[in-house]
Amino acid sequence: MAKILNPGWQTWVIGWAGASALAAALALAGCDSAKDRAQPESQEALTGSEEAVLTSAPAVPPPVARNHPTKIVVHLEVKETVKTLSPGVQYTFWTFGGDVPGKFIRIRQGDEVEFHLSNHPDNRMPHNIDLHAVSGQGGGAAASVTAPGHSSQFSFKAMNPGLFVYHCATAPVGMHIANGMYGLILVEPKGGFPKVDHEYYVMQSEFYTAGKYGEEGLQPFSMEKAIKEEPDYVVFNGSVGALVDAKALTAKAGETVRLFVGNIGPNLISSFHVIGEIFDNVYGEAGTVVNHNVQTTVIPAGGAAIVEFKVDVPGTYIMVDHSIFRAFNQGALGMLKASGDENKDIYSGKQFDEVYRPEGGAIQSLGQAAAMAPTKLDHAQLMERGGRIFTQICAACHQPQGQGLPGAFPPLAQSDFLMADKQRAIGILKNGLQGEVVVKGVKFNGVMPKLNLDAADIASALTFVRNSFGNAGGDVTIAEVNAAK
Ligand code: HEC
Ligand SMILES: [Cu+2]
Repeated sequence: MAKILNPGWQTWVIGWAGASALAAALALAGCDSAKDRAQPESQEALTGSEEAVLTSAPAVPPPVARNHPTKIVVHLEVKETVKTLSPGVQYTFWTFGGDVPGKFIRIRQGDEVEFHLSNHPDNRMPHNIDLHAVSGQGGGAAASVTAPGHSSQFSFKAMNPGLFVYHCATAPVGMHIANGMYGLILVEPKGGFPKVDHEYYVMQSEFYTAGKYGEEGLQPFSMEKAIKEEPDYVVFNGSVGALVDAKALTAKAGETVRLFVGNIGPNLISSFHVIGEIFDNVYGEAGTVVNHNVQTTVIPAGGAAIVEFKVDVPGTYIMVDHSIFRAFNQGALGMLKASGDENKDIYSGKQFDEVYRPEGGAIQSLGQAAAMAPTKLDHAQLMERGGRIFTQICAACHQPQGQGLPGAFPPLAQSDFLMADKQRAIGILKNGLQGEVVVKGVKFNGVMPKLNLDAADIASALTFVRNSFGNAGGDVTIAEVNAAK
């Protein structure tokens, strides 16, 4: 399609070299563009300080107007919240800022970012953040581990320009990501990007649910399907239909569009394609080298791409993962609606709106009663169910081997406190626990939230931990849980 004039790297090269050194700039422009722009360090002086503007998808914060780096303050809050994954289907999302994907952060190369991560007091889990834009240990993960009701701070310098994924990296990492903990941070190069008419934020991800695609109700996360890499949903912007019909992206014929596209996976690679468009420019893998005239661009899990195109004629342009069953049967479908006058020279035919509607929405199982919680389980069943609950819920705080976290979460491994009083342990899981406890001679004074587990879950989790990690053993039955307060 028609070109967006002024490809980005030329602007950057000239901006960097300065107008008075045009000859030098031209000489540089003749070099390998990747080398010119891959200057990670910034020698510019830092001036001023400001609060970052954050936006929810598909909105993107305005371009950086500064021509110098600054100290930029980011406040991001983690919220665990129930929302719609697909019509009739709810899911407990863990979010950066209340929505999936998380807030879009836009800064400039050389900025010093003061990052504040808050974990809402109503949340159940500790969380943290790994930003791929960070040069340093874990991308900030270790420095930002934050318990519910707490707030952490760390700082980093944005060395490399590009569009970067961020995500939670708290164990079990896959589960925190699969539940919705990801977003994008754009580090604008010096000189910024060429101006376009519209910029949008699109992020692809998968969801793994206990029920199959379209099965109604509140769907729990399925660790089994996630490990097998068999998602029920593949979506743009956190839910089926997030960018469809009234929620479609918009433009007018003749306008230019830039999409900041991320893919978190957690497992799948995206073959991102806009039906009826050709990308004039693709910043492949959201790096420095610009490719042109691309039909479909590959976006790795944990990666991103920036695509630009001019919309030449009106129409409904369908965005898909061209692994096409994902688009028409699992949700990976969005729309860009372009209004304006037809140009019969460029495209003469009628439009295909109807044909491209998702087919999968109607597949729903009817009249299936919610699975009844079991009333009796034998030792093997308690252990199997308990192991699952431990990995999905308890391990996030008490750690995968039950070893605990000094100063925060007491150990369940060889825990004298756990083993001393079975009734008390049942009470902790039914009601939560706060106030000082002494476990293996060490004081803890935290809060274990009430976890909303049913009696079978509690019996199983306790049976599992009492028979694991060096504890002496002994089952807890569902009847004992029901009888306890
Ligand atoms: C959100 C974090 C969190 C989760 C999830 C969590 N706990 Fe706890 N747990 C705590 C904290 C904090 C304490 C200590 C509370 C205090 O200091 O009063 C605790 C204390 C305990 C204790 C008593 C102390 C000990 O070490 O023996 C037991 C038993 C226990 N938890 C079991 C579990 C089990 C089983 C699960 C999973 C079903 C679970 N917890 C999930 C945070 C958590
Ligand atoms: Cu998390």
